[in-house]
Amino acid sequence: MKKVLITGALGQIGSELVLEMRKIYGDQNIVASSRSMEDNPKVIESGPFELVDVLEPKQIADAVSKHKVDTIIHLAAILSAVGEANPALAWKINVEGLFNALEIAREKNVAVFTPSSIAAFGPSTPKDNTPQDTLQRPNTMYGVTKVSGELLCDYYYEKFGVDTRGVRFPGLISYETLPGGGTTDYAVHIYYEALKTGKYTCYLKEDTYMDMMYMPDALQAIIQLAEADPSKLVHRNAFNVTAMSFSPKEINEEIRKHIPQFTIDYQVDPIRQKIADSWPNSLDDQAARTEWGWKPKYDLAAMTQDMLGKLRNKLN
Ligand code: AKB
Repeated sequence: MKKVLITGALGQIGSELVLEMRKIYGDQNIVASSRSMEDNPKVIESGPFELVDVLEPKQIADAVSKHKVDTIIHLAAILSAVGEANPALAWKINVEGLFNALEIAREKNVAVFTPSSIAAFGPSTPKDNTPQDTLQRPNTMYGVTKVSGELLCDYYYEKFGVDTRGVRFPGLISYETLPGGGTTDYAVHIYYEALKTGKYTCYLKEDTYMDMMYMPDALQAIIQLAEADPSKLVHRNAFNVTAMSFSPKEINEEIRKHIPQFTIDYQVDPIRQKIADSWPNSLDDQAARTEWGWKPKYDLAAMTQDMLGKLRNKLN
């Protein structure tokens, strides 16, 4: 990767990935882009920034040509809970947006990295230690778009030789930018509320297990896979990756080790509970470990310690 265009660069992943990649590859080599200009001077002012709506292929093409981009990291997407509330929008942004990025990549001979999700699995998928290659019949629109995206990326690689790569991310936990309407968001909000109010009302049942990952590991996964030796990649577009699996009860217990007076109660949202129940409890990410050396650094204890420290500084 020499010149990279990142779509959705002001979102939860993008706002941190841009800064991390600018440190590694140089400020001028990482072009951040977003549909609208939001208040994020760290990203907008530290290197090139373009207004790119992924539903407008010409805007993607112009940014790629102008900056002589060789890799698109396509992050612009709608998350699961928003996708269930507005399925048509989720299909448009997640599938048409990716299709546009792939078409430009084909025409201009650039590589594409895009994340899939644990949402690409469904109720009939084996729940524990979910294999890399298994049944994928998701029953959410977000999941449908993620399976479609995995297949589209495979197709562009096999049919046109576009260098497509991707991972299935679990819930991502970070302190810079809030996630925008997913089912795993509770695991971010709980840290904010623990510090701000000392209590949190969780929208999932206390024993709901899902895979999760701290943002530094997620950034590492993207960069490591994008740089991996292509001759070693068998799966390319949809590597299971995980760092931990926990329930609301367990994250609560971990936070209480640092903030003993913290309390949690539960007010279950049936829509998000149904989504969470349709996803795996824990993934098998052996293929990523073997094919490109995936190895996360943070478990629940290490993440909680770091997250509370960083958030404390941010909120003060
Ligand atoms: C969501 O909850 O929608 C996302 C995801 C797991 O893809 N965080």
